[in-house]
Amino acid sequence: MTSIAVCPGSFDPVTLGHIDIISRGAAVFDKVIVAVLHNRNKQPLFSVEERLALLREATKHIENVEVDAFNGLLIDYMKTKKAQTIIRGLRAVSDFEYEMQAASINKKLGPEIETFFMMTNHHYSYLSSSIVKEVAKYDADVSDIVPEVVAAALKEKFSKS
Ligand code: COD
Repeated sequence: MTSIAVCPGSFDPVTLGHIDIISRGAAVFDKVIVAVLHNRNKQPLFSVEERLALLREATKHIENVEVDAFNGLLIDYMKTKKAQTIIRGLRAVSDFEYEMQAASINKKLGPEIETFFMMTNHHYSYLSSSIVKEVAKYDADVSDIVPEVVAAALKEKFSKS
């Protein structure tokens, strides 16, 4: 059986913390689908199309990674993709409570689907998309915490605002 995992998230924008989780996941599963939530309630910095393009560029070196967008419940999306595992990254204790709730509701909605947690690489334990946006807004150098293509996109986005 082909093992298919989904790494879901907002990825607004993708950081090197995400890339680390995606590439380590790709070494464990036959295929990893990076799935961007199309969340109409949130006001993202990058549109879904922009986030998909940045993720595709930043993961093009990983052969068994696909990038896609989804709407609605993650478990329903998992079923349409015939995926068995959700990949999530854990940074700090503060992530744990939300992740435990999410894993529990996902287990209730799709008992056959497992959540697979990976500890952050200690280089990126402080890193989140929000922190990246906060510092990039003030023109700080983010080239060692996001993929090159994202650093350029952030520069362009904030130079217009
Ligand atoms: N190191 C390691 N992992 C990291 C790092 C880092 N520095 N930064 C982020 N990550 C991990 C996160 O822990 C997460 O696992 C993943 O990367 C994506 O992160 P984000 O922040 O882009 O994504 P989230 O947490 O906003 O994604 C939330 C979902 C979209 C997965 C969730 O809201 C969802 O499934 N929504 C669909 C509706 C649904 O089914 N709800 C029920 C379940 S909650």
